[in-house]
Amino acid sequence: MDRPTNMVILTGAGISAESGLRTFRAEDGLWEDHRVEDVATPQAFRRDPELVQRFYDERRKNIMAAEPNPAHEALARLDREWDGELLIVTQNIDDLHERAGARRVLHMHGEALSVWCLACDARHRWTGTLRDAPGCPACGEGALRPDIVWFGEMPYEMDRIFAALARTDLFVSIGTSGAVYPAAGFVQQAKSAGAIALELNLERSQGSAWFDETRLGPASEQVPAWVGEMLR
Ligand code: BJW
Repeated sequence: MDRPTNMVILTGAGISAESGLRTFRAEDGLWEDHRVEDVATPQAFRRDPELVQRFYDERRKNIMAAEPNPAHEALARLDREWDGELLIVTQNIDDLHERAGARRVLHMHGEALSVWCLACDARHRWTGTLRDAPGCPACGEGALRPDIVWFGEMPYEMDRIFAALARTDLFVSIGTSGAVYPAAGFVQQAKSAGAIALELNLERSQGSAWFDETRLGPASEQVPAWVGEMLR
């Protein structure tokens, strides 16, 4: 292929696995201990807010204790050195891309270290717990929820993502199973706009057939190797 100008990179839980954060659908995955419908839907939050708050309190704590790995660091280097358009769309709620130094990052499924007040609609950075129903720093109401996109809710900044997909020459998917929409459909959107698609994963994803090339192996090896090729 000609050298691409614009890139969209989609990341999933697999890129943070080697930082010690569990993925969702592996045998020892996050939902082994919880049924997804018990924790990752607005209905679950209405039914049992304490269970959901505890689940995300634990996730927030684990994320703060984790460190970026060579895959996050390689994408941060790409972000610094790539002159063309680049957008890292992450499904992850951790902040490891940012802590590695990446700036062009969009969190389509929200962020663990952000809370959203259902009473006044404000969002705040949050590193503590929510199970004790603390008051909102803006309005004082005890109506804070994790700032996370659950099943049935609209992922963030879809217009910006679709616009980037329509312009991209290269779409790269890293460490995501392709089980959750709309992210699972991005490869088709990028391909129909004329992009080349590359998948980096430990195993083939559900949408693997859509990709022009698949490279299998741990993200900590595959991502730095690919970034090295792009910046050569
Ligand atoms: C490694 C590795 C290593 C491991 N190195 N790799 C029927 C058909 C189609 C769609 C639907 C349907 N019924 C309902 C829907 C819609 C629904 C959906 O997709 N459901 C599916 C179950 C079918 N989607 C929604 O509801 C979304 N909203 C929506 O659609 O709104 C309407 C809309 C319409 C049109 C346009 C736009 C919007 C919202 C989805 C919200 C997802 N939220 C979650 C939880 C919240 C965040 C959190 O708690 O963290 O987000 S679900 C969960 O899955 C989480 C993840 O971001 C997401 C994706 O998971 P991911 O990252 O792929 O992880 P895994 O575990 O699945 O895979 C890990 C991968 O890593 C594997 O491939 C491994 O091989 C690999 N790996 N170690 C490299 N070392």
